[in-house]
Amino acid sequence: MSSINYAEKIPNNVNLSEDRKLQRALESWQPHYIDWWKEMGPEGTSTSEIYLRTAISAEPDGWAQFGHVKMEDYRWGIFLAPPEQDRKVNFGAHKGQDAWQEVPGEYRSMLRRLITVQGDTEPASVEQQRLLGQCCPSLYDLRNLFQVNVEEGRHLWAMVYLLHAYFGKDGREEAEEMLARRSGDPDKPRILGAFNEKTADWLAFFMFTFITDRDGKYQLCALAESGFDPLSRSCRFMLTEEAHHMFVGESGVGRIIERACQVMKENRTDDVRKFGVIDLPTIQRYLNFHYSVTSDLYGAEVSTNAATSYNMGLKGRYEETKIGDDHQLEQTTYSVLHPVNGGFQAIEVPALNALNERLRLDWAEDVAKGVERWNKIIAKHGIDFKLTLPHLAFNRAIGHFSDIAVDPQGKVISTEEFARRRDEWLPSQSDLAYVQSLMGGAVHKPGQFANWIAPPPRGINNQSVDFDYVRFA
Ligand code: BYC
Repeated sequence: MSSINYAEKIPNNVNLSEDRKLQRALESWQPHYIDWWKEMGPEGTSTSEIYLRTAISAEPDGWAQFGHVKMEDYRWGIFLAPPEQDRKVNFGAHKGQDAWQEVPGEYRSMLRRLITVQGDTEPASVEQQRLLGQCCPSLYDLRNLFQVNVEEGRHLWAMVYLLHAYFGKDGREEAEEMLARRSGDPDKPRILGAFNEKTADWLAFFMFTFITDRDGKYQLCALAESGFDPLSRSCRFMLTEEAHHMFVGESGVGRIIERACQVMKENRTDDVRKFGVIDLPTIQRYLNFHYSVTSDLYGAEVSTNAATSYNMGLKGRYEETKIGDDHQLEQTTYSVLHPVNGGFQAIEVPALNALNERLRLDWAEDVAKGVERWNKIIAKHGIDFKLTLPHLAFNRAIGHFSDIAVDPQGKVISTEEFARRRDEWLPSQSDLAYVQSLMGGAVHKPGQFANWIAPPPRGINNQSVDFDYVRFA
């Protein structure tokens, strides 16, 4: 069944009403979620009506409906992609067996951990972005921010459903913890590093949705391969929502670049800050920051955790079933870059242990394509500047590069030199203060845009750019 039942308190396509115990448990979590949303969700939105899309079916085509909705009336629910007939475990030690509809007992704690880590990122990103509405560059952008936020909220629902439905008391406790941790809180931080960083301005938001949501895409793709079928189906539906988030990020940064280039050309100068737009070197430093911090989200380059979850059939590779190998990897090696004697050396390691690195490289290749599309915008203006991705070892806090200092080109340097030159490569206090200074009042007039960002070429869902995407009470 893939049509979604909106008549119930919790919209769902999992026949929730047939499992009264689970329904009651989730209905008692629901008010806690709403309290969390009111406290930590987007600031000042309770009375506005926002042009949001809502899922009406979990079928791949035509699942969404658009309309103005009050944020608190948004119907978060539980939506799984339709089941695949005769689905098998497609990799690892259980390859070829029927996919699991229940949690295999011995894999319970590993699976719970993967679901908890994934789930924790979702409310974290909403918390990170909660104040951005106060300085939105347009109604179009405000609407996109809120769309991203409600969908991250729904992704939390997706993981909480799995915890409640399949992990008993432990799962219910994990679900409560999801609402108790807070991004950036020193006492109860979110689990992964990047989700405790601030998203203080819109350039950071767009970089985050372009780069970090793309980690979301790759991690969800790996979990969508899972032999635990409910996880696979949850992630497959989440992925249909994720694409819009990355569009928001890529086009957002692209429009900031476009505006910078226009001002550079009009005024024949690189020094565009005096015209109130964001200069390309600052954009490069933001890119370096978000890329390196997000690289950390893949974990250690050589990881037995990753090998174990693959062997167990719980987390696969990106597009696992399209890869032409034995899907067990017992005899295979993979080349992983290591820091060796002040430089780098590619060393063959068992492929099973290199799965984090492999996924990171899949993601990195995808990020690089987006950066090339940004460079085309710059080139179109005839400006001699290229954005580049830093070396993978640059500014790392997790994995085997975390002990060395490396410049963006990949030269190993002393920690003193890194500290001295840090502000050439990463956003400095003055960069952050400058970008913050542009985030003045919110732009609320339909069709108007802040000076530092170009309008988009078209609106959302065939609406015009000057459509009233958000209506204030
Ligand atoms: N920060 O063996 P390792 C998204 C820990 S984004 C802090 O390498 P493993 C989204 C690690 O937990 C996608 N700690 O670990 C985007 C381990 O701890 P224990 C989120 C870290 O398991 C935008 C230890 O270090 N989903 O959806 O191979 C908006 C050893 O590490 C970090 C997932 O990540 C870190 N960065 O890999 C909204 C998928 N990295 O066990 C949403 C689920 C590692 O020794 N998670 N550690 O105490 C996983 O697959 C894995 O847990 C990880 C880590 C890839 C994260």
